[in-house]
Amino acid sequence: MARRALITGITGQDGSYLAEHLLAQGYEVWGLVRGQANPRVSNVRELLRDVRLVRGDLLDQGSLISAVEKVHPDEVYNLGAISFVPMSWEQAELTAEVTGMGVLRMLEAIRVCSGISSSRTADRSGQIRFYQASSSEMFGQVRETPQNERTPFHPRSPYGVAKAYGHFLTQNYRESYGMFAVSGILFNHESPRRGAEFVTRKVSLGVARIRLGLAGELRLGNLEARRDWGYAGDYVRAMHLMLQADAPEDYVIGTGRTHSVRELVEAAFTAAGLNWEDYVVADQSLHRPAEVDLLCADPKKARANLGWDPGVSFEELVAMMVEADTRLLAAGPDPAQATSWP
Ligand code: NAP
Ligand code: G4F
Repeated sequence: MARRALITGITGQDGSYLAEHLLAQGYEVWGLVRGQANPRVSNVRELLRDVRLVRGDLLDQGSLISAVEKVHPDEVYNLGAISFVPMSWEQAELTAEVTGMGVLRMLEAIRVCSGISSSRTADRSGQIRFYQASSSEMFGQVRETPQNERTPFHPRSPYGVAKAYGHFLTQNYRESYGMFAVSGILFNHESPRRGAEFVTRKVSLGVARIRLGLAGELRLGNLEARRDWGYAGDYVRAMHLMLQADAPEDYVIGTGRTHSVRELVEAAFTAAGLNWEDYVVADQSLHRPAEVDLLCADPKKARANLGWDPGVSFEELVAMMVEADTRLLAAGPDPAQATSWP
């Protein structure tokens, strides 16, 4: 019988790539969708035809218990979150509820549906395996570079704090109940399906608009921040590998290379044959109340234990996104309405 996976955050970037990856591995894939008329659900129906949908919300404990009871998953991937860092200052309480407490509700749904009592069980056979989408934002003001699984956390946003809660809770359920519950500490990963609010996609859409004569400038915030950017399609493979391991352990996933936003911008404009300095406008209002200046992964443990390596380089990723957005906007949709789905 096919293994069953339940994915929260199926309408997001990672949910789509993970669903495709698991379907290709022969899984029966279920996606949790929320809301009465969520417009992104029709995208999933159209683009991920083989994914089955179940209603539920990370804010609603009962709905998660019902979803787990209905699907009977072998694996649960908790990707649902408020994931845009600036929004977490504007809606800090909601971020805590969805991105932080949502992890507790999902773990409780699994615990209750699996009949796990308060006593620790050593036998993990037949258990539902749980993946939590932790984030390099937890490292925040970094204590060392590169960052590995033992680097202390110092989150710099309500989002980073909520992720740290979910991370420690996942570890706690593993230690308290013997659950197969793990976190992937993923560094920034991008693709043509990335939300338009994140900097890589904002840049690739901006370059495409300028290239096609649809815009004359691109306004950006802090150009000096550095990130370890990889390709989302590579990172979902790591999520799956973590749940196939013999023992439940947390892993850092990233490329081990870091680039500034300025370098990203330069690479994207160069890919389109343009000079970035002619178009980019620095906008102080786009700076954050507290910035994460530098992120760079040390993915040695994932390479050694999981055999995971990123396939797509930074330069290939940037060129891929610029080309995809140029095609998308040239094909006709109103650029202002361009969504994160190609
Ligand atoms: P994304 O595109 O922003 O997707 C977020 C997903 O969360 C959406 O499907 C959204 O669904 C769902 N969601 C929001 N509120 C919800 C709620 N109350 N109940 C259930 N689902 C809810 O994020 P992503 O880039 O795919 O990232 C996936 C996960 O990895 C997130 O947890 C993110 O924080 C984490 N992460 C991402 C990165 C990265 O670089 N991409 C790095 C580290 C960690 P709706 O359509 O219903 O809004
Ligand atoms: O693309 P970003 O918005 O991503 P950020 O804040 O690093 O968060 C992403 O990665 C995390 C993993 O480290 C995830 F957990 C999280 O869910 C999300 O996926 O911003 C990247 C950098 C920041 O330093 C920001 O200040 O780009 C800088 N930046 C400069 N100008 C900008 C802009 N960011 C955005 N979004 N828009 C700008 O105009």
